[in-house]
Amino acid sequence: MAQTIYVLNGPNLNMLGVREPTKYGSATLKDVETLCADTCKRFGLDMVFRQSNVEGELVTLIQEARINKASGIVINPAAYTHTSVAILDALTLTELPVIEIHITNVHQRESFRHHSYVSKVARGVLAGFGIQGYALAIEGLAGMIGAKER
Ligand code: CA2
Repeated sequence: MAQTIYVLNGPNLNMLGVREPTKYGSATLKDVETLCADTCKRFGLDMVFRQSNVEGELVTLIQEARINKASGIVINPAAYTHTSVAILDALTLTELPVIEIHITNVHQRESFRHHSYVSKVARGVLAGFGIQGYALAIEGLAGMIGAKER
């Protein structure tokens, strides 16, 4: 049976391609989903792709990943990266491999974006590769869970 990974997106990422294209690029979240689906297919992985603007909904999705026996999580927690102990706790409780991804290089931005709660639990962190970072994150996770490229 194919392994499943969750790709989770935090607040405002539904605005990708709609606002601030100079910072976040012109691709939409739908384009990101297609990129992730194509990358998962290369590794024979099934994917659940979700976005929420609500912290508690993200916590529930993280718990769902564990309940549904997912093999790992790729997450762009967006602004909750820098604020959410609840998301850190939920990710820790899953005991699943987690890859944190940011479209922009958060370390070149305001100092409040330099700290990440999620990095405390993430096995890998990607920042500044644009939306291509999602594909790189899935490739990295695939390696960690033993999924081979077809
Ligand atoms: O670089 C990233 O991927 C971020 O996670 C994006 C978050 C930001 O709070 C993090 O510090 C870094 C913001 C997501 C908002 O996305 C937008 C997309 C298009 C237009 C406006 C916002």
